[in-house]
Amino acid sequence: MAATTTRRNPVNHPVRSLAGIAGAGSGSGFSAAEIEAGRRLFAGEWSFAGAASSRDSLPPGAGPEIAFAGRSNVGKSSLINALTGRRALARTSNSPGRTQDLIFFHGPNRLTLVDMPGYGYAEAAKTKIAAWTRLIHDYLSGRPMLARVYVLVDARHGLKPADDAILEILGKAAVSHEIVLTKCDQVSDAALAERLEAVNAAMAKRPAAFPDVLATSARNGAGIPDLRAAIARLRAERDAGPERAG
Ligand SMILES: Nc1nc2c(ncn2[C@@H]2O[C@H](COP(=O)(O)OP(=O)(O)OP(=O)(O)O)[C@@H](O)[C@H]2O)c(=O)[nH]1
Ligand SMILES: [Mg+2]
Repeated sequence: MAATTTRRNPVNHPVRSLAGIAGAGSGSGFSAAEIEAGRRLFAGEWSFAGAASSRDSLPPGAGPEIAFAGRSNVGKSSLINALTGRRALARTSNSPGRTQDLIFFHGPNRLTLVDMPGYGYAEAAKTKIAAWTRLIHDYLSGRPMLARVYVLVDARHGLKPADDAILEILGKAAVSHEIVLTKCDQVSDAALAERLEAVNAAMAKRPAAFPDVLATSARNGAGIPDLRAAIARLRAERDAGPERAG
């Protein structure tokens, strides 16, 4: 409970009001200026910049990267489309296992978004699972321009054992990471509050993780302006600090 009362973010707000405040910035943990900075950061041109299926085929870094990880079908590709305001920049699918490589998208201001293959897809062939696991591990533990990884969690299901492995990798590699709940349009406000509390409690045991949780819906746009603002804030902090990569 303590974790929920000390949060600085929008998650105490019901999802409907999150959608309602889109762009307003009030009560979301981000100022109106930060929401606007996020909008501007994402408003430019976005384009497909390459795919990598192994460490050797990773493209050279063009600037800070923000990666989206999570179980298969959690909504990674859909969230990238929502953030960039494009319907089909990243390919989405009803069936799990759609994204099989690391997919890189270049946007304005040298910002790169990375769509990751999903994990925890029980029906995938063992050899494929091994290859994805290696790719995810190699990428997350050896990419200096990786500014943050958003670990997506379905708001209907919460954290699952399959998420542990990636949280371990991120903790060990000391990569900045944060949980984002997806598909919040599918749960009641009460269920969302319950899910947030459970995620917060679980993440409190992982001090390497950023202590906020963002609630989003790619379908109705809830939380999208906030996630853009969070990325813009991160971008600004990184620009202000010593140049590490890119
Ligand atoms: N209701 C609802 N459905 C969503 C949302 N985001 C994604 N979906 C649906 O969830 C399914 C999976 O979405 P994807 O974006 O392809 O998921 P992914 O995580 O990229 O999946 P993989 O590439 O297979 O790992 C699609 O049918 C989407 O339409 C959301 O916010 N709300
Ligand atoms: Mg995908």
